[in-house]
Amino acid sequence: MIIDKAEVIVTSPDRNFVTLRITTDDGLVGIGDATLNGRELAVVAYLQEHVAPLLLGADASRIEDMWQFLYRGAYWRRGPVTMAAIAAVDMALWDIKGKAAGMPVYQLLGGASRDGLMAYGHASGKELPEIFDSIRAHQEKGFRSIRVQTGVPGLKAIYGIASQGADVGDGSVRYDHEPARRGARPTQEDWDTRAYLRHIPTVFEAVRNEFGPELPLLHDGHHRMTPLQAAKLAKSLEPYDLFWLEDCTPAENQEALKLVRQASTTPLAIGEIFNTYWDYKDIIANQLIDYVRSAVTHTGGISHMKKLMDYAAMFQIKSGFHGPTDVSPVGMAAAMHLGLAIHNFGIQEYMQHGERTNQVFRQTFTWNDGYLHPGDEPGLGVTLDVDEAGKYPYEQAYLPFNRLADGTVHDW
Ligand code: CS2
Ligand code: MG
Repeated sequence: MIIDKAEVIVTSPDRNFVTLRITTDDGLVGIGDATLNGRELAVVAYLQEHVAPLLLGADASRIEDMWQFLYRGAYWRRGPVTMAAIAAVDMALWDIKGKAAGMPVYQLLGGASRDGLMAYGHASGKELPEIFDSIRAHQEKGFRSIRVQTGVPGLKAIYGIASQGADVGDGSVRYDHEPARRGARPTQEDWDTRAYLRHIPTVFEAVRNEFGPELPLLHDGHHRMTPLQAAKLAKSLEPYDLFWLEDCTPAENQEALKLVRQASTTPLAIGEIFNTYWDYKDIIANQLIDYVRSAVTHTGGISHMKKLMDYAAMFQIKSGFHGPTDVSPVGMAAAMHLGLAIHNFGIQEYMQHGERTNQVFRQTFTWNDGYLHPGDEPGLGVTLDVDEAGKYPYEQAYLPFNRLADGTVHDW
C-alpha cells in the first residue's frame, strides 16, 4: 500500500475548503481536511511544496510513523499551518486504513462507546425576538443543545449573529456566522466589553424564562474579555446553568483561567485556536477547563487528538470538538469517528454545511433526533467529487476583526 499520488484540492462551494487526496498503488483513496479559515493558501503551499513530495513512495499503512516524521522531521514545530497540514495527512491515512480493513474508522479506534453524538447548533439574533425564533428553528431541526449568541445594544456588527444586516462600513451588508467574508480586505466590526457584560445576563435570563431550565445552552465569549472580565462574565451567567462558556478570555494567558475558576462554577470550554496537546498541558493538569474545543482539522488529526483526549480523560475533561462551517465535511467526519470511540465524549458542534458543499463532499453520516453518527462506510465515509469541486475556484476571503470605539484593534 504505497502512496503514488498526493493532490491538494481547493474548492469554494459555500466557502473555501482545502482537501488533501492521497492515492495508493493498489487504488485506495484517502482524503483529509486542511482548511484554515482565512489562511487557506498557506496550508496549500505547505502541503504542495513541502509535504506531498515526501508522501510519494511512502507506506500508507504507517500512520504513526508518518505523523512523527512530519512533526519531528520539519524541525520547526507546532503552529496552525503545520498542524493543519499534518492533520490532513493523518485523516487521509486513517481513511485509507479503514478502506483497506473494510471498517469505519471508529471501529479501528476501539469501536463505539455510545449510540450517537449529542450535537449543538448556533442560534443567534440581534435582539430577543430573533433569538427566540432562532432557538425554535434549531429545535425544529432536531437540536437538543443550542448555542446562543446575541447582538449588543449600541454595537453595529459583532461575531456570531447570522442575520446581522448592518452596513459594517465597507458597503457589505450580509454577514454569515463563520465563513470568512469574501473580498480583498478583512471586514471591520465593533466591540464594547462593558456593554456586552451588562447585556448578556439579561439575554440568558430571558431565554431561560422562555425555554425553561432543561435546555442545554452554550455561549461563546470568542476571546474578547480580560481575565477579570471573563470572571465577571462566568459569574454573571452562573444562575442560567450553561452547558459551557467558551473562549471567555484569550487562552495564551492560561494562568488567567484560575481567576475565572475562582469566580464561578460555569463550565469552561477552550482550545479551538490551539493546535497541539502541548497547548493544553497545563490547563488540563490544573483542571482549568471542562471541555476540549479543538477541531481534528487544526490539531494534527485523529492520531494526535486521540492522545489529547486520553490525557484529558485522566482529569474527567470531555470533548467539545470544533465543528463550524469552516471545518470541512471531512474534518467533521473525522471528529465524529473519534467522538464515537472515546469514552470522554462531551458534545459535538454542528453548524450544518450548505447545499453546494454537500454536493462536493458526499457524506454518509446521519443526523437524527439531535444525535450525529459517522455511519459505517469503510474509512471516514466522505467522498470528494473532484469534478463538482472544480466548479468552485478559490476566492480570497478573510475573517472579520474588531476595533473598539477609540479605534484600538481588539480580539474578534
Ligand atoms: C466559533 C468558530 O464555532 C465557534 O465556536 O468560535 O466558528 C470561529 O468563529 C471560526 O472557526 C473562525 O474561523
Ligand atoms: Mg468558538
